Amino acid sequence: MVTSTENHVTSTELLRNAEELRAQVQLIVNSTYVTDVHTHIFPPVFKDLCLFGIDELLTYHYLVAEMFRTARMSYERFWRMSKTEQADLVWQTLFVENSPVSEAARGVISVLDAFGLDTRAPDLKEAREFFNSRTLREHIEHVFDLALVSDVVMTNDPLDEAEAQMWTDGINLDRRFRSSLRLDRLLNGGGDVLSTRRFLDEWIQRTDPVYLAASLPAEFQFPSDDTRDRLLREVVLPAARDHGLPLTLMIGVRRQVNPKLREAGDGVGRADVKAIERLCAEFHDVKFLATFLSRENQHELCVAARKFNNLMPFGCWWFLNNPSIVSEITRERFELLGPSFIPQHSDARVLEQLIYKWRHARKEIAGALYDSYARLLDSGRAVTSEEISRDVRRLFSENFNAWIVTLNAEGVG
Ligand code: FIX
Ligand code: ZN
Repeated sequence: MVTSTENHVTSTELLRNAEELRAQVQLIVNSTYVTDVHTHIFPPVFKDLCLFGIDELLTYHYLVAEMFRTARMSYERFWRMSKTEQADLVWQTLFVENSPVSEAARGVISVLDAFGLDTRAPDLKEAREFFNSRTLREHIEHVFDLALVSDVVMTNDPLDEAEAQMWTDGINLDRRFRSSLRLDRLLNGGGDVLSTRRFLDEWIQRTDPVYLAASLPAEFQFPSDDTRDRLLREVVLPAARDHGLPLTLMIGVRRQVNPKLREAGDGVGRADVKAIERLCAEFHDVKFLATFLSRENQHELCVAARKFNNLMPFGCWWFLNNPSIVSEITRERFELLGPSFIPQHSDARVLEQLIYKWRHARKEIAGALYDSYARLLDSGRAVTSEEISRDVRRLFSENFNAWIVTLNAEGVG
């Protein structure tokens, strides 16, 4: 195994040796900071919305759903428990009595390991002492450094009363936490066009978002003759165009398939990618970021992105954020789109999830990128580590940052 220290590779040297190439790809992917384009995490200024620590990690809705598959317990009894009791039960069920091999469970192990904590602990005593022993500010610093995350985009809901009150009271935002405006409730609210547009303009002014966003159900169609279509056409898309903001669409969720699971109760459905094609065609001067929840939609999304250069596929969302599927999706994106996509977002809800979601993602992205370069070498063209760095910077931040700049005169950003 060649390492860059033993056999130092210059940045402009052509990498013709497979092991040298693999080592450079891993070194660069694992040392390039990333902009996390979609998360649910908040800085401490948002008080209770800022989730961190082992009890929040273990009561993540992904793990709650998995716990119910093994622990024989009623939903009602679990929801009556305290968060500490819930976390103890999840730890005992998924980590002590069983091997934590699911992606969400392995994620907690990666986080504990990153902090040098016992990943085979019989209980949560050590972990709780550790997470309670640090100031939140230093902890955030440490987490962002461990995850190599430069900045994250939050999910800000102007119709969430608690969050809205904090914004109207005045927020001094940590520059690493960028805002986005989440419009699910607005689109489903069926308000009238004029007052909804006024509301949206007011919140764009107040929060300075990097994009407008909405999740849409698997059955989403465009065009359609429903209220959501009218609000999209007459409020959201004109506002996106007027403010020069991209519209981020996350399509294919089936909300509350099992309401007894609460936040863990959502499911997946195959959507119609033609809807996003029609949006890109009709609103050619608006930039779209899009991710689909169904694995079956991924290849179609790549083909749609080849047809519309105002469409940026991003991430392996939610039920797709598993190594076997991240690997498949990233490879087909390289084959169809080259480096012109955003490979991942974390969707982190708890601060320390940034560590595992990005460690696990980098491994698959590095593997797919190495295979792409190895295939290129096999076809007769080597790359340099300078070029690998350029490509990884584009994937990890520059594609996004170029996307969110205001459109120029001819409608291209
Ligand atoms: O709509 C979304 O932003 C989804 O990501 C969430 O609703 C979901 O609960 C989640 O966090 C998935 O990772
Ligand atoms: Zn999300």
